[in-house]
Amino acid sequence: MNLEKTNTVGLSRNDYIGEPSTLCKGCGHNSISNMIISACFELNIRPEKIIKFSGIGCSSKSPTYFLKYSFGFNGLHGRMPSMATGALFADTSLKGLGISGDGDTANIGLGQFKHLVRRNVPLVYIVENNGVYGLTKGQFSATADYGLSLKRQGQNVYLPVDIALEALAANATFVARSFAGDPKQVKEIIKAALSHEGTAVIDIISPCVTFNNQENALHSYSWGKGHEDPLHEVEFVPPRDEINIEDFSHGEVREVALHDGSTIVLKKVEKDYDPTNKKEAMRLLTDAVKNKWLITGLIYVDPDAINLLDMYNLGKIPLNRLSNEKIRPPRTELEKINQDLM
Ligand SMILES: Cc1ncc(C[n+]2csc(CCOP(=O)(O)OP(=O)(O)O)c2C)c(N)n1
Ligand code: SF4
Ligand SMILES: [Mg+2]
Repeated sequence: MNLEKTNTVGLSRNDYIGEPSTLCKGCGHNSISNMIISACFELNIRPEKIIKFSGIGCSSKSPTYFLKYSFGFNGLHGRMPSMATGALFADTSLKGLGISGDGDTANIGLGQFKHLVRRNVPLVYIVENNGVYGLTKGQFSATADYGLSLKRQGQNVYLPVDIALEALAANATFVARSFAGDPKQVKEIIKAALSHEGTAVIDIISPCVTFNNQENALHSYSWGKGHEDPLHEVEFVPPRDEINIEDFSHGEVREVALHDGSTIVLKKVEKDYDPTNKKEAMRLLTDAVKNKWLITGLIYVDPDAINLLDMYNLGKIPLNRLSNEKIRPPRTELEKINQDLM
């Protein structure tokens, strides 16, 4: 008899795992994969309803290690956004989940990233941010801290790119930051992101234990553990569950309702922070850069923004399920269009 706990779609957590990880033991990326597995299991998502995307890097290898029954495509370095945009346009019935690295997003892929965000493509976009190119042996990436010294690289002389700030500047509709050493928060933020209908950017500090985990590095476990400053305690409540307000002391709770009827519940920690106020979000991130604060939590959300697919009248049947006759205009129609263009 199978005694494993099952969710409402009859699956066990084991049905959400992937192949055994080949990443280094202790790599932050492994911990994020585990939280993706838990989030999808707890949200009762059928794996075949998810499509996974990634670029190139240790981080981009990780979709192999979760959701083995989901569709997946490992693309080119920094090119995940255009691949995801095309696929999600063609099949609007799938939920997009993208994994990228700081090099993949903030170096080679920065232009693609900004355009994906500005179009509000319905994709959960996780950046597993370790400040280095892990896969190619630890060169500084664009998010490496200024002045950081690494044995084989020397000193980083450039100011870092802040992924959350770049996302906000590109008009992102969901921006969060978390830390792989805080799995509960990572999981709740991923759940909220999966219910957001536009691009949900999650910048997760994910230490590379092999090349960038020394105490003074802003992407290390010890720095994160000693300096994490959560904005709030995040809890995600799916549409069918009631919010149990007794768990939160009254007057210190902020709720954000999403399109699908779910709710993000934010419990005040110290600050009274409003994640729907963009100006405040910009100021917070700018102060965090200046003061080297590892601010985590939901930084900004616009639950009402329309996404890329809403902007086009795509119809109920996904484009990739339409028959040839339906998807190709007849010759007479094409000739008419050509005539109009002359
Ligand atoms: C076009 C192209 N340029 C360079 C490379 C070499 N390359 C592979 S992974 C990588 C960086 C990966 O860093 P990051 O995205 O931060 O992922 P991590 O390995 O740190 O998780 C680079 C430069 C490549 N594969 N393709
Ligand atoms: S090299 Fe770094 S990023 Fe790559 S698997 Fe190892 S610890 Fe993770
Ligand atoms: Mg990296």
